[in-house]
Amino acid sequence: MSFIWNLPYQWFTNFLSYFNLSSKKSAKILFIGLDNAGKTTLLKMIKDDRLQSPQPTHFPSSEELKLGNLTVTAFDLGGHEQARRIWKNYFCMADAIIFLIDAADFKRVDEARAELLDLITDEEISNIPILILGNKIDKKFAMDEKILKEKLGIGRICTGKTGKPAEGIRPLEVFMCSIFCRWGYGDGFKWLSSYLN
Ligand SMILES: Nc1nc2c(ncn2[C@@H]2O[C@H](COP(=O)(O)OP(=O)(O)O)[C@@H](O)[C@H]2O)c(=O)[nH]1
Ligand SMILES: [Mg+2]
Repeated sequence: MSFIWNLPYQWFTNFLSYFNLSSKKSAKILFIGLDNAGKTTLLKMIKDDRLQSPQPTHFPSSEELKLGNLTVTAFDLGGHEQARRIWKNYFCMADAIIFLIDAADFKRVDEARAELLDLITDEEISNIPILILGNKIDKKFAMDEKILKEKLGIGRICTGKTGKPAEGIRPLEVFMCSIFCRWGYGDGFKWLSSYLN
């Protein structure tokens, strides 16, 4: 029996179980962020958490993973206009957006801020909840949540980790995480799922 206690907590709580889609037939979640933020790593982690899950499908600018009635599509932001047009087509179909940021990359935080602003101000998706994951906090000089919010200029539009925002206000919040250490993102998924069920 003792081996059970040695299994990582995440083994019991796979990604799909966060999104108990009982009231909805299916849901589409977008992972977006600059390249190198950790999207592919998170996608792999989600896949490996589930026994017998399929391989993600690779497209030139995106990856897609279907888990039951949940579809997760990952897109790299920044760069080519053509890629941008492709992921913009996915916007209107998405039920939730997870925006990943490398919290240890001070050099590219302004670039990430510009992409996030573009996303937040897009009227087509003005009511889709956005979970921002500040990844790689296992790194020594990673930003903490307060600094990341400041750098992204979103302190005042974050809607909080508990309770619900007022009617008509889009849920948006930052959760710091380390995909490597399997830490932090679970709380973010839980927060996001409360707007999907
Ligand atoms: N230190 C650290 N590195 C990470 C973490 N998550 C991803 N990485 C690394 O960041 C790099 C980019 O990750 P990747 O998933 O390819 O990013 P993508 O371009 O957004 O798909 C890879 O070298 C990963 O191993 C993390 O939690 N901590
Ligand atoms: Mg990738």
